[in-house]
Amino acid sequence: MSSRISRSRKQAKKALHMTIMVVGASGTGRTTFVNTLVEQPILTHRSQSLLTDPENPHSPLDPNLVQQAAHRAHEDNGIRITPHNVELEEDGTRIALTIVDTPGFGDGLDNDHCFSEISSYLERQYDDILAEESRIKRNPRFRDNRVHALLYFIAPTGHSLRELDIELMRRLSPRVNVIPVVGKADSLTPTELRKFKKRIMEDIDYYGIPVYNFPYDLEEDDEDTIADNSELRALMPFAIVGSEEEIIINGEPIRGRRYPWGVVEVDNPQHSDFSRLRSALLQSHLTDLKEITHDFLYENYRTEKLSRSVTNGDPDSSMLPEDMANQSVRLKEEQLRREEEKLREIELKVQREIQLKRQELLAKEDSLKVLEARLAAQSPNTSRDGLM
Ligand SMILES: Nc1nc2c(ncn2[C@@H]2O[C@H](COP(=O)(O)OP(=O)(O)O)[C@@H](O)[C@H]2O)c(=O)[nH]1
Ligand SMILES: [Mg+2]
Repeated sequence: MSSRISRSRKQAKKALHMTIMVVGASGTGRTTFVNTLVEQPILTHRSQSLLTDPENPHSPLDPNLVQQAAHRAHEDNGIRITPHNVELEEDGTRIALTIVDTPGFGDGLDNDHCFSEISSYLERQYDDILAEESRIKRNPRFRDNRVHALLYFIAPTGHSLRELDIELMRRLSPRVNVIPVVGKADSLTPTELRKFKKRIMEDIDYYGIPVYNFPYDLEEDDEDTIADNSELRALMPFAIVGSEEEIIINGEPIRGRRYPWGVVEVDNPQHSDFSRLRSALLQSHLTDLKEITHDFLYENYRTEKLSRSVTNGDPDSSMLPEDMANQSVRLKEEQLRREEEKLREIELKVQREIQLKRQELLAKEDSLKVLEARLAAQSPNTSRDGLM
């Protein structure tokens, strides 16, 4: 399985850079997906920090650490944005991949804060380029850290999008190529999954959220491109099944998840969209994602930012009569906005209460893991599935 991973740096050809951010509430399968994507454990699981030996995923959980984590669970509402670098080889091409993980998103009480943190992170990378472009002498060591795709993990609820999902995608899609995915898609039956996917795309359409939809031009693009892109578009949101475990089937190692009724195979397109998404991200659509980031998303940001600084810098801003009229309209709008905000606060309060309940559930889940690990530790013959 390590054939794609390049360990030698002998090749003189320059690597292609690509940056992918993963966002989604805890437990939607982000860490597992990333480790499945790059075929090595570059991200650690939340519960791994609770092990007696964090380096050894098979060591038992430390009951004291688990108890402390359970107590802290509802206080911890910050988001931590952390890039991880890894080098891959795809069809002979070296790819220097950066994965930006965002643990803590949607766990806490204040999601607005999370949106702004992510959006500032994205904009900071644009600001760095903007500054670099306007330097007289270029910095040869400058690194372009712009995010080319944001995979947004939707929880496999089978209902429809939550307000949190809609808000996040709506607010971030002007800054980054948002690709919606359903995490842990094997939690739903194929029929439930099909309906869920359909409802999600209807919501995205309804709210006019400009997610990355594998764009094509019927007049400009060739037949193959049109066919490939419309096929990928029809799969959206991609159904993800991730697994860091290999299962031997007929003597062949297969990445999959084992169930009493059979095995869900990660790389089987009949079972999940994982391999289609992987090849789109790292092969067929890598260049398109980068071009849209540069030519469209960054360009828009640049124009907005530069025109903002021109307007703000204008010292002569005497008011014309039309502007006075406009101002009174604006004041009314402002008042309306404040009323809307009050309503939103009430809504947020309700959401907070729901989040608290969720945190309690997560804490209970952690305690269950302790029990599971203890049981596993007591019986040396059991499989390792229980502890990820
Ligand atoms: N059924 C199922 N479970 C998964 C899948 N991916 C991860 N999990 C499990 O879900 C839990 C949370 O996964 P993790 O990757 O840590 O999620 P994160 O909190 O979003 O990083 C773990 O117990 C994983 O084993 C999947 O594709 N299907
Ligand atoms: Mg994680």
